[in-house]
Amino acid sequence: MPRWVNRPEGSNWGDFGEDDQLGRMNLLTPERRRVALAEAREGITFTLSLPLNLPTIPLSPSRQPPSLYAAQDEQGSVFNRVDEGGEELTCDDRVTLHTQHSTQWDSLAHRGRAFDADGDGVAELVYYNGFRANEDVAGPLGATHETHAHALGIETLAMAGVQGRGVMVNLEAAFGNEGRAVTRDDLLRVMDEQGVEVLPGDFLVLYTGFDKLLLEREARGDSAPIHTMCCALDGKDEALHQWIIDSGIVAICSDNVAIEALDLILSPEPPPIRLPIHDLCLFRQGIFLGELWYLEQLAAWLLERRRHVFLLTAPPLRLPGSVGSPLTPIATV
Ligand code: UVW
Repeated sequence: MPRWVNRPEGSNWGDFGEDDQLGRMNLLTPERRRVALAEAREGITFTLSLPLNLPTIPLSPSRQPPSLYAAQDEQGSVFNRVDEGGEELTCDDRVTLHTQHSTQWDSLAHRGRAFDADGDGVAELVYYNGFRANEDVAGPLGATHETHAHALGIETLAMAGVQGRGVMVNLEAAFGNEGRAVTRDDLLRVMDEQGVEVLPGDFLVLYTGFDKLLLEREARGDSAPIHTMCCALDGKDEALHQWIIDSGIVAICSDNVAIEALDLILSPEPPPIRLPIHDLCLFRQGIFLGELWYLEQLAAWLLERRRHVFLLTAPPLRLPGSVGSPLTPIATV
């Protein structure tokens, strides 16, 4: 039995194969990587991750900073442990890590929805390419709430060679910290002004200035809500959806919290699809989303030189079954 006979409107399910789990990342070909390598002209690198314990004041109650503990064995904690000879020291640790707390990739198993994929007139809970909730993406199970994405887990991305052309659009330079929902027309105007060209196989990197606000908030130690500050894509703009589909980009990455504006999810009467860019990218098109990246220094360097393209190397953890992953992306210019 095929997993689906109906595919959602505006989706590319099946275009990369009936069992595909990589979506648009398939457009990141060896040829596109070779073109990207030519952008590493100076050999200067930028680390595009926040410290993973930030934000210390979580942006979402279900996403907490990591906690570190000593690893244990039958003799107790393996931490600052003096070995038998009295000379050697050993530390092993373990970590409780919320994979989507800080700088992260969303896997294609991060957002799905109810859709009648098998054509029986009843909607199933499915993810990209019709993979089923509770079967292909299993859990939570038992008292420990165990989970495992047997399909679409983040390890599929880890094995995809996540290295290509990063293309930055500096929305902060155009709009400042205004909490603006950026339409296709806004985006194309800024790209035109900044001389940005996006090609199939590119990682679209949107700089909004959110990282700076987050770090300032941390320095002040306050819990002021900042979710709706700075630019974010306007999920209500159908023209923007079509541009994303036509562009051939493999991922959208940003320093902001969710790539898209949160007006629908925060509205008193939210519509059924409350995160339309997530729905388009993760569920329908298989476009990966990278959130809460640290882009400030790279953005300033590129802006000063009127450059916008760089070599991006951004593999997630090869953590089988996980639906998201922290990462330490590197830009080389
Ligand atoms: C939001 O927090 C709304 O987005 P994500 O779940 O992708 O982090």
